[in-house]
Amino acid sequence: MAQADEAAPGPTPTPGPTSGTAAGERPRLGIGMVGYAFMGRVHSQAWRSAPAFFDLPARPVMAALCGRSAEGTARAAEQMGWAAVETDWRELIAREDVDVVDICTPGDSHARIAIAALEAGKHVLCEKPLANTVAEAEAMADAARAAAARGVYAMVAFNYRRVPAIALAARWVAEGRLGEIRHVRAQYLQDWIVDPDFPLVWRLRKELAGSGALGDIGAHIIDTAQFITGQHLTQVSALTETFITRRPLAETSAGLSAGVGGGAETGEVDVDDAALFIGRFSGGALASFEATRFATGRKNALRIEINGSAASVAFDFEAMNELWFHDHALPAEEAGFRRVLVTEPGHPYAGAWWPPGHGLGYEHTFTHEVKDFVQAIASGTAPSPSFDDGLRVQRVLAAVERSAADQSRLTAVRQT
Ligand code: SOE
Repeated sequence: MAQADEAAPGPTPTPGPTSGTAAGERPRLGIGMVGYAFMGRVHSQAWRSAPAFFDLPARPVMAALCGRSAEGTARAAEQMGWAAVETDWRELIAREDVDVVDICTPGDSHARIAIAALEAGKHVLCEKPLANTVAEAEAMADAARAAAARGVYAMVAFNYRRVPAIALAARWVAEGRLGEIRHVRAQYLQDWIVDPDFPLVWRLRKELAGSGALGDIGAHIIDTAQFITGQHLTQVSALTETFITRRPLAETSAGLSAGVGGGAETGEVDVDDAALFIGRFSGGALASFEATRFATGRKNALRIEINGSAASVAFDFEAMNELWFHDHALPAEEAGFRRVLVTEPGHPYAGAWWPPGHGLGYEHTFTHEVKDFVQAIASGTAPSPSFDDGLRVQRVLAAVERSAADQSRLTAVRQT
């Protein structure tokens, strides 16, 4: 970790040669980020806000932003508060003022950037899913384990673990308040591509995204369910579907999507639009999962319900400050799901923000994520979720795809 060498937070001057940390001054932690679309924007918000709301042991400095277009990256850096610009991620990794590489690019580049950064001694925060294939995820996890032995750490950005209500549910399960876990019922419902004229963006192309709804939002509910229950999936059986198989080519900075469709005006959608699967957890619980981008009317509805022998919890991200709790020990006449408003100082993360009842949003989960990452780096402890956690999710994704590809298991309904 580079030593403190700049003035207090604000427009960060171009870092000079590092100097020793004055007594009591927090050491500097130079951040370099690759990618500046949706995830880059919300990660930038997290790096800006974390030091303002949490007493961090190191001071994140937004040193450089990397993107393919020099003009677009410079504009984004100016708007988001990054001090410098790179157009080659290798140059970003090589910068002396960068201690952490934050990867906010499509999944096809995660492995090469993360492994190079870790081997260069840079800590890595990588967006989910960890990779586009199990082989890539295994190589990343291997590199992370080797780097950890050198005090260089990696985290995968499953941000929903940092929703206060989800962290509270995990706390209650760990305390035994739900008893034996019998059911996990998880959905992630969106509807942003229901319109057949929505273009063939990178998330709809296997070569860039690895899979469709399954890897993009299915990965979240798999990780969230494994996080809350403390168990992992051991068996799955799946269906996937692509409802719209061709879409207009997407405009890109270099004109229509390069290399897609061979000059035609439409391109093939070669990923799933929806994935449904059932599964069994290592502790015996039965589970159902649904990840779809065609749940017309649902915008970002990550929902999970856990039924235990003693109690249940239920959560919907579209009401993210609420956790519903049913205590089965209560007399039936007064039992039922009651709403817990997860905004009290004693709730995970909530005390750093506003008085009870004022609530948090999507971006706060990323602030919590970078806060935990900075604390892990400063204390020399492995961040969570680790790349091994990301690999575990990747193996579930691959099992779901294998199951969905094997149509022989499906049993036809005989109506005659
Ligand atoms: C999908 O559109 C998406 O942006 C995911 O990629 C994110 O991980 C999720 O948090 C919101 O939806």
